[in-house]
Amino acid sequence: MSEHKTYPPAADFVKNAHVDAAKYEEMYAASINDPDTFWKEHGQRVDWIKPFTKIKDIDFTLGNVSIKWFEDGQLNVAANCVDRHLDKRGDQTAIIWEADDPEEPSKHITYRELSEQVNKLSNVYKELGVGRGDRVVLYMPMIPEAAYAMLACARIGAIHSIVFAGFSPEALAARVSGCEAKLIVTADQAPRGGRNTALKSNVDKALEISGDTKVLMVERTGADVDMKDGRDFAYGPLMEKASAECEPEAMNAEDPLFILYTSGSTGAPKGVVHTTGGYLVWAAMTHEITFDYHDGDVYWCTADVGWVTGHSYIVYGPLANGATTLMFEGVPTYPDASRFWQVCEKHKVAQFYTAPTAIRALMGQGNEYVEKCDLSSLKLLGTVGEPINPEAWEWYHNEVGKGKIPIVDTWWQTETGGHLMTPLPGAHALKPGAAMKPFFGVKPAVLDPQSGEEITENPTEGVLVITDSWPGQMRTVWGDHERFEKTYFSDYKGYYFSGDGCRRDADGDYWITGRVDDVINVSGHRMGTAEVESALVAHPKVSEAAVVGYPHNIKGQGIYCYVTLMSGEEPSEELRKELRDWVRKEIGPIASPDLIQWAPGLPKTRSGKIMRRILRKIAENDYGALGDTSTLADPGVVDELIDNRMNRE
Ligand code: 6R9
Repeated sequence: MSEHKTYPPAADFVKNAHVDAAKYEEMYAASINDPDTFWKEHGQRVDWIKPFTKIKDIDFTLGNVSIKWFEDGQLNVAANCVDRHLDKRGDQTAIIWEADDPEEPSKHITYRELSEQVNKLSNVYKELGVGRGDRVVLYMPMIPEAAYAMLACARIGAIHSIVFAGFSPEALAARVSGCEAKLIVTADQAPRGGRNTALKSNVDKALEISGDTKVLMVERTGADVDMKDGRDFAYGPLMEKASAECEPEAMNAEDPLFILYTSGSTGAPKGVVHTTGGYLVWAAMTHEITFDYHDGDVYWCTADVGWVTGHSYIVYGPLANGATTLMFEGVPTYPDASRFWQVCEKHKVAQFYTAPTAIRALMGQGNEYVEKCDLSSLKLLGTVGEPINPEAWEWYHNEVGKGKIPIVDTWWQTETGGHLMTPLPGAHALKPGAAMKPFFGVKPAVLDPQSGEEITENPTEGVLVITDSWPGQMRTVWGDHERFEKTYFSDYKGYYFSGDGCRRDADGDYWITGRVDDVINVSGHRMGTAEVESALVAHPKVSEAAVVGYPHNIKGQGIYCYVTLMSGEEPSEELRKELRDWVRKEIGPIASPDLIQWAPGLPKTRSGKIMRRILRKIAENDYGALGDTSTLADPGVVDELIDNRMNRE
């Protein structure tokens, strides 16, 4: 099909690529036709303390969901990401760190130095009473210590749960108590975009809510902070006297490696659980093949370690592969809109991986910021987090990539551990905006949302499900396996339901169209509308709230709130601001409402269910498509909402 312009891979790229078109076909077929043989081989990408003999044991049946990979093998993730590289690349840089302030010197941490730090920190953890199976919450700036903190957990078999440093004390408290953490690792402050966030004092506030967990604090800025005797410990002094030798624990393949909370369509965020063996195989393999990583390349993923992208593609995947991974503390627009490109030039970045929202924001600043930098080291670009619009894709391709290098548009989720669909840069002709092809071992299917029947012909459109497991799949929701089954395996029986809609074009290539549930995607950050709603109704002046997404030029989606006030309360601009601040305080700045519309009534069915479909259409200014409103208890509220809708940007 040539409804879209396509971009075939350049011949010189194909020549050196790990996977070309023929190899993709051959490997994909092998991965689907004989998964046991395929994964027996690729399971060897990591080193095992005790080799596995079992490959996969999967049940997607509701009530019985169970996912196991390499089940009888034992390994240690930190040994795989650090120790095994020491012989060959002890003096190679593992992590390049670039500070928020461009004047602050960058750091180059070799694998040997990484090993020393991780071993020491493992011993510090032990001294603080943390052991195998215990949970450790990390609430960290983007500093090398964040990677040490993750790897030290993995080394001693503790389970980390990273909370994005932009989350509020309230959100942090919920996650600390949700996993009954034994320790919180944080920093005094997190510099970002020239401003310092007071992480330690946020931790103090969180602990007022949720108890007396021990705190280990990295001295990032040296700011004055309160330290509570017996509870709070400074990182520097403990590291100084810690031994640099700590044997890695032999972990079972299915022991949890980390928990990461993510938003769903209902209720509080879920603790997504990833385990040790399958996750690491998946992160390592996708990192090498999707980004066509070769020895000596400097690779940069701009995500934060607070999100899954930072877990798999700043830390675990690259380090398992012995790569040089760049970690950036700052933001794309500080001190100005050329920062990303200056960092690429300064460190000779080969692979650059970012989010569409950043691309759109930088595109809006003008081309001069890109053009003044030497980007000749770049070999590949990547995107993740949300659908990329063709205009932003073209700009990224032409301005940043000078029209010469591939873009991998990687579709995946916190739940999937790593890439599930993406073009492979040496194999596929790119289509701007398409996630293209399944990665090895991934069997996607498109279902009719109503009947749940699988649609096999092309072109088609429907909901995206996966029909069999892959090694990086999440295993459960922390403490709530029933919620895991209900969320992912109950709507469409026998499949993993992604929550996304997609198109498959006449060539059989996939295009992700976005969430089909009540999850919105704001600047590539996932948010459950239910979370914002419950924050709003917790305000004493709010009686009811409904939250939907609407198209936003930079953020992809903005947060549109319909708010019904308690009787006697008067709408005002001050109250709008108060509610906005309230939500920021309850969840964090990323959940800040963009538009708040006062709604004397919300459209409801006779059984009292809010008709979000209608609210979504009003927020999108798409009144022609309101659909059937006859089942509403009071159809009049719709006209009133349309008349008073907020102007979108
Ligand atoms: C890795 C990550 C997952 C949701 C996912 C989808 C959206 C991610 C995408 C994409 C279109 C892409 N998404 N990558 N949509 N094209 N290349 O982002 O995980 O934060 O859990 O979000 O993001 O809607 O369901 P997570």
